[in-house]
Amino acid sequence: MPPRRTDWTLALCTGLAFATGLAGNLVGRPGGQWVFALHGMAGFALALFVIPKLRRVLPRLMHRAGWNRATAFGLLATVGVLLVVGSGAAWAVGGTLDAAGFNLLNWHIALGFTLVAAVSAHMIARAKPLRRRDLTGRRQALRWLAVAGIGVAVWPAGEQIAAGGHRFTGSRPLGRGADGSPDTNWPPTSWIADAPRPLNPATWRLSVTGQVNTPLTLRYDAVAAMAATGDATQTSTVAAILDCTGGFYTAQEWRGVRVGDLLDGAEVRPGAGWVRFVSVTGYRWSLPLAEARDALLATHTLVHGEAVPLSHGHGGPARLVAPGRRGFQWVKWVVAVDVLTAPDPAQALAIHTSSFTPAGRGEPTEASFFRSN
Ligand SMILES: Nc1nc2c(c(=O)[nH]1)N[C@H]1C(S)=C(S)[C@@H](COP(=O)(O)O)O[C@H]1N2
Ligand SMILES: [Mo]
Repeated sequence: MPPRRTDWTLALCTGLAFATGLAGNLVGRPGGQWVFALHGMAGFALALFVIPKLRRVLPRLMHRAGWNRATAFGLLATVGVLLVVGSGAAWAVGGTLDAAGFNLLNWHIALGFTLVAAVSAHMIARAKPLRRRDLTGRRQALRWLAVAGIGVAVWPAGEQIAAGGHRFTGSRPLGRGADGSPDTNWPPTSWIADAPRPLNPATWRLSVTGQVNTPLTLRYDAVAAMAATGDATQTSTVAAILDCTGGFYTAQEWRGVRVGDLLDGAEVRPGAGWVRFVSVTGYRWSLPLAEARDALLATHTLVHGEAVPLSHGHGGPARLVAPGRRGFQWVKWVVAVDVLTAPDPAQALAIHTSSFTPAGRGEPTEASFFRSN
């Protein structure tokens, strides 16, 4: 294989794996499964195409005289490929690791970012443009296709041998007792480190604002009463899977207010198209209006058919339950439902900064809805 073709194939695989890896964090519905399949194939192809690369550069690496500044990047990138592909494959087949508070998937992601940085640096230092003759040559092209084809063909087989129980997102089950019954004691998770003080249901208020004719400020009792009266057409109990990009999921029955019912009380204005859910920490996410209407502002989970209030760790008094969305979008400790004309452009930033605000750090604040003790 011509060196440049190998190298540009490696770059292509790395780019594809990176893009699908990032995109996978937004996939929560089975229809998006292909993103994960593509991610696995890109990783597999990366591992295969690294072989001709190593055959070419290993002899050079063995001789100190041949070393230069770029060699270090190349070496780092090669070790990186092995670690990233290895950790990804190990996670997919059920491997476990707990190192420095990171699980195997966390490490895979962290190493993936490092690899992309190393490959980028390596390419800036060394990349040579592809020429026509690197791409032509029928035998060569067929060989390239064969290797790529093996990656595509072997991936579904690999998926079959992957450990059972995990979702198509790669997440593994949590929150079931030994007998398989719901267990609400799964460990709470944060995107970064949101740790607000417990909210006091007696002083907590939910505001419904933005593009509405009648802004509302609701007390916990009013929200809970709306949840309890949800009729058959507006069911207030939803079975939904919270699937965290950190690699776990929990299937629970959630009870609360259908967001559509909340919004009807406030009368959404024409022209509104999005709804933003805002946490007491400033963490927030927005959903298209129709999807938001069908989402739930949950106050309880059901355990053996009985409603148990959401614990503080899981976002009590109220958190968003957005079926088909990934866990990071299920905003906890919701204090405002804000109707907008467009998605909140700063939400992706807000989920990274909320943990550094006084409320996110759990510092005492003037806000009235925190518990006094
Ligand atoms: N306010 C707020 N909401 C949040 C988060 C957060 O850090 N702050 N983390 C999100 C993430 S990443 C996940 S996976 C779920 C975790 O919910 P759980 O702790 O009930 O499992 O909450 C989401 N909601
Ligand atoms: Mo998460």
